[in-house]
Amino acid sequence: MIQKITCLAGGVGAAKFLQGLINVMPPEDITVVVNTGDDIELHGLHISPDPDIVMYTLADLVDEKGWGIRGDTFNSLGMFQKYGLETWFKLGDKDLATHIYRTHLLKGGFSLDKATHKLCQALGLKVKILPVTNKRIASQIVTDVGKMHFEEYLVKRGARDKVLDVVLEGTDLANPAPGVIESIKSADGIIVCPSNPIVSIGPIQAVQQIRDALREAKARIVAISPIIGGAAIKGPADKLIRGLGMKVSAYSVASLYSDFIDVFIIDEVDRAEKEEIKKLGMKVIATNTIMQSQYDKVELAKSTLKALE
Ligand code: GDP
Ligand code: FO1
Repeated sequence: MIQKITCLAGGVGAAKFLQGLINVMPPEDITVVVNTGDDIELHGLHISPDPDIVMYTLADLVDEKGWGIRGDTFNSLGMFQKYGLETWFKLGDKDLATHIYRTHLLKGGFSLDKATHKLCQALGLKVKILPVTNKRIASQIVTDVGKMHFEEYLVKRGARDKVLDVVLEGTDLANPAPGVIESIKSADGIIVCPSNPIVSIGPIQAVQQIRDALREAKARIVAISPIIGGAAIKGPADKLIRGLGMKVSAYSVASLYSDFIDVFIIDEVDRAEKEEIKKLGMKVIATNTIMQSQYDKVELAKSTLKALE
């Protein structure tokens, strides 16, 4: 019987999937280990884009663009500009409160997982959100114009530079945040959400203790492909996969996870890849994985839970 689930997550794709999952099982039985490789310090504030996207989505606060707070205003950005500060990362006025509070907690001696817990508690979340690590990690993109932080590559420069390599800074020295390994060991099922395999799931699986725990997990591990029909639905996953010299396909994602997953869920449109992916040593399920409506999200969550049994 599947009771406790641990999910590995990035931002928008994972948050959509989790909206379905909380409708088919008790949210208090779900732990989400979230990527912090996108974390960035701006204006002296610690910003955690992926944990915030998951938190705002599950608290039903997220804006329709998939990040930030619904109905937020951007007045403070104008003031940042007056001071000559950088304004390429659009921090909303309400969103700023999250970053100020998180930074205040961190400066007061709270670890990142404890600070995340405080935020989630205040927003009434029943799902447990754990940052992958309390240590500083940063996804750096090596491009033809130099190495830069992932958010700088994506937001400041609009993902226009040619990707040559990806460096997951700090992941070799990072240890998992408290509760991460325990949640993998004690889970009845583990789900790798549809997230960027390079800069969202990449940093999670790059932490050696997590990778070992995933390989040794007693529970089944199911992953959902974020690549459909040879492209990402949103975000730069395809550009990063290509930049690392791989073909942009569900198969490539499966090969990145092949040492720890048992089942790979691909979209119906990629059914032709099924036999090739099976040869990587995993079961393959083809279904609709495009989450447009709440119905789609719930159906995908149901198929995933079934695959875990
Ligand atoms: P990124 O760093 O901006 O790419 O952020 P995420 O880790 O949130 O990754 C987003 C990934 O989720 C992208 O590769 C998308 O293709 C994928 N994604 C978004 N929406 C969906 C969806 O409805 N279904 C599936 N299967 N994948 C999705
Ligand atoms: N994405 C953008 O494309 N432009 C932005 O200005 C932007 C601001 C932003 C602020 C807070 C936050 O939590 C996320 C924000 N994002 C923004 C989303 C973020 O860049 C990425 O979508 C995630 O890091 C990918 O998982």
